[in-house]
Amino acid sequence: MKKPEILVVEDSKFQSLILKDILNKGGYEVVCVSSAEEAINNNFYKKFDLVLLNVVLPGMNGYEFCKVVKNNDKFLPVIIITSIEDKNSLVKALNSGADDYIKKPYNVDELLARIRVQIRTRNLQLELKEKNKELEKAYDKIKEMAVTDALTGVYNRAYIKDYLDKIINKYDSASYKLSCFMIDIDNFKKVNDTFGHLVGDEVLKDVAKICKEIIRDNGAVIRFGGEEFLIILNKDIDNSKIIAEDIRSICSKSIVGDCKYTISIGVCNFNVIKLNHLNDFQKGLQEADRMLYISKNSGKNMVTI
Ligand code: GH3
Ligand code: MG
Ligand code: MG
Ligand code: MG
Repeated sequence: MKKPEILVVEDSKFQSLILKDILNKGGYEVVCVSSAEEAINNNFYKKFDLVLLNVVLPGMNGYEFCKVVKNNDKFLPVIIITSIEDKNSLVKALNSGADDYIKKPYNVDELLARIRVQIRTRNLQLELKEKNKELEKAYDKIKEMAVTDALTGVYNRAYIKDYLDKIINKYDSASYKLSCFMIDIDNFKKVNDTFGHLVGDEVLKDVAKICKEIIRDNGAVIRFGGEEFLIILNKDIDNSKIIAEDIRSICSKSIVGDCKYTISIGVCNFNVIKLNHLNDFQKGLQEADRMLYISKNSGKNMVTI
């Protein structure tokens, strides 16, 4: 295992050499600098596992430097080591964020024992930090899974509210134009019956893929139900009919295995008002559903707006 590295900030060359020798023998790598400024330069101190710090230094003193360290890396342990007799020195050191305080002349075994405690704590903190990162990643993954349809990879219904809140909060205006498409695969039962469920699943994926390719970041593609998809468009509302027509046309030309299929679409363009946007959206959705019903009853494979 890599030896822990200690930065000694001490202006006396003689004291530095003694400390370096003790710490090397204690199993640590050591670098000595003679001022706080030198330690701060290029964030040099950040490379270390512990800072051993004298109070009286040329330029910035030990308390001030300690504050700088703790403001930038609260997990980096700082031990102040000093011969100052001032009774307040310990309090000042701890108030500056120091993790420990050692008075000179120090006992070598005690110095090493105190350093070991700090390194131990630091390693624990770093371990926890790492675990926390893993947890955050897992949390993000779970959050994503909760709004994703496992088969097609597009969003599921749970995402609708998130998405509407997101787009409505993105802009300052009190109302916003939206467009939604209700898409239903035509005669999908027959697709399953003729080609089998696995091909049926591939058709669902195909529709999802085509929708996503056409929509990109202009809206959200949602698997609304078994073989129904919902698209919420957040811009180019004037083009909504053309976009829906594109999707319908591409699907009608697509072949999955030996299976050709078609889709019907109902489109609704509508206005949502901030804070009432969920209600407004429900109405838009109902209207799109009504348009889909008309497409279905007018021979399928068509867009109604
Ligand atoms: P219409 O043109 O009127 O929409 O007729 P349809 O046959 O598409 O509609 P219907 O509602 O009668 O059938 C939908 C079918 O979708 C029934 C169901 O088995 C199938 N389905 C739903 N979810 C899935 C799925 O995840 N995979 C597969 N393969 N089929 C599914
Ligand atoms: Mg259906
Ligand atoms: Mg149906
Ligand atoms: Mg159908």
